[in-house]
Amino acid sequence: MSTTLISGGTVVSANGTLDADVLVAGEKIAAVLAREVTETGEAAPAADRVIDATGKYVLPGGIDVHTHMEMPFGGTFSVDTFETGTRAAAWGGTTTIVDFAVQAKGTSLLATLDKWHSKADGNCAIDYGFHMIVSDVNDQTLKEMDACIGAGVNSFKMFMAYPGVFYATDGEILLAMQQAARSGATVMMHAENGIAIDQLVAQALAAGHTDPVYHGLTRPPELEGEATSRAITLAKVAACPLYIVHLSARQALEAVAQARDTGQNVFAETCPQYLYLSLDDLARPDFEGSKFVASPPLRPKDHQASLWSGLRTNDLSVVSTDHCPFCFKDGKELGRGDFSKIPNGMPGVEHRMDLLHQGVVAGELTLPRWVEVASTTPARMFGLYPRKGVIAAGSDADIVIYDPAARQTLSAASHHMNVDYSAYEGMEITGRVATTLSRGRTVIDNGEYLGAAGHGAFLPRGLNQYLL
Ligand code: DUC
Ligand code: ZN
Ligand code: ZN
Repeated sequence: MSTTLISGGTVVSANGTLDADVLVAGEKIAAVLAREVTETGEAAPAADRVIDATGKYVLPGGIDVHTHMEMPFGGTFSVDTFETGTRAAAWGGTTTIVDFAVQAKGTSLLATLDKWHSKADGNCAIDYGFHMIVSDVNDQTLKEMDACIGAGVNSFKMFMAYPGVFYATDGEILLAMQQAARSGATVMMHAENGIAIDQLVAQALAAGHTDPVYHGLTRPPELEGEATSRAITLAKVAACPLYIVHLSARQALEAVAQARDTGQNVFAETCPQYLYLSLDDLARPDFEGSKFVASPPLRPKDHQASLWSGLRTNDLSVVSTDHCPFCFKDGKELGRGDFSKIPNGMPGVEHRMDLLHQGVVAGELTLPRWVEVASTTPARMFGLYPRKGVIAAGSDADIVIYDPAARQTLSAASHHMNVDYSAYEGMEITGRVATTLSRGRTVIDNGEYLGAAGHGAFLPRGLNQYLL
């Protein structure tokens, strides 16, 4: 079994920092050796390879629990495959993704799961799991939810948005929540009032308002707040754990905080685009705003401070990307002249760790909180801990060596996602991944990709480890 010693770095965990060397044996972490101890005379352990991490952070690999590779949506597909998307993730220090299998209306959950396994199997550079999108609630679907749980997929996303596509009625949501609750599984909710939104969209188009900014203006934050409250109420009645995905609005955060104060099993994530971008970007001229069309939409800038604060108070406990990239050319352009036809989604899987580190640099988050929201909590929330999300003996050697002083400029010209634009074009960042290990294998090192499609393995997941 080959061994690697990562020496001289600062191990950052959700609990704090430690000057320590990390010994990797094969696919696992064998030991974390505090340097205070080793420097008192004990010899450093022999290893086949030594990585000098002096001046760098040693982090548990990032875990992005919300990605969409090759996702069918709006008559097209998101453009990162499992191969290109997981490679880009590794470049940015993410070593696990949890992607969404998408049930089409009239199809079974288990057939859907098989389909997603065949998309991912043999193609991923890093480990991956699946959530299941439930878009057709019927007796068979409800029965199959248990079989999904048996197959390692125990989180089910539902939509209060997109009538006629993914939308589920309150009654259907309640049934699925009751079914999930019987097994302790989590329902993940896209909480926007799609019925009301569709009326606003029709009114805007009838008035000749076709530009991308109307995507944001027809999905007001109040309708995210209302849907979030309704989802929380339904989850309370069903006694079902609830996880609000891609929370973007202050009103929704207030609803989550209130529920958490009562001790309900309600959790929420936000995404970097809601922390750094705003309605002003959706309003960029010459159809540039289409690059920022995602749902929920980017919000007025003043929501950002609430989201950073929610991350500090743990009412937001995870940051994922909702990576769902569509090219500008031939993708976003489908919606020229009608904002409602612009494919919903933005690229981001490569930049989550860097953008959150920028939050550390700016004093919004502490170093341990960075690791907690980007790795440790996602692992616990989705049943992967302590295999993932921590640097400890016995855990998978998913390790990122991060240079906090490096400078980089985000750009489509240099990113590795399979998409023709960057939502952060020209943004200057402090910090950069130096090395990424996935189960002991070096995937990224010093600006070079050394991974392989097929190294990444499917991760059957346990239940949410935060349930009260
Ligand atoms: N919701 C998502 O979570 N991803 C892409 C589109 C959407 O509406
Ligand atoms: Zn969604
Ligand atoms: Zn999504």
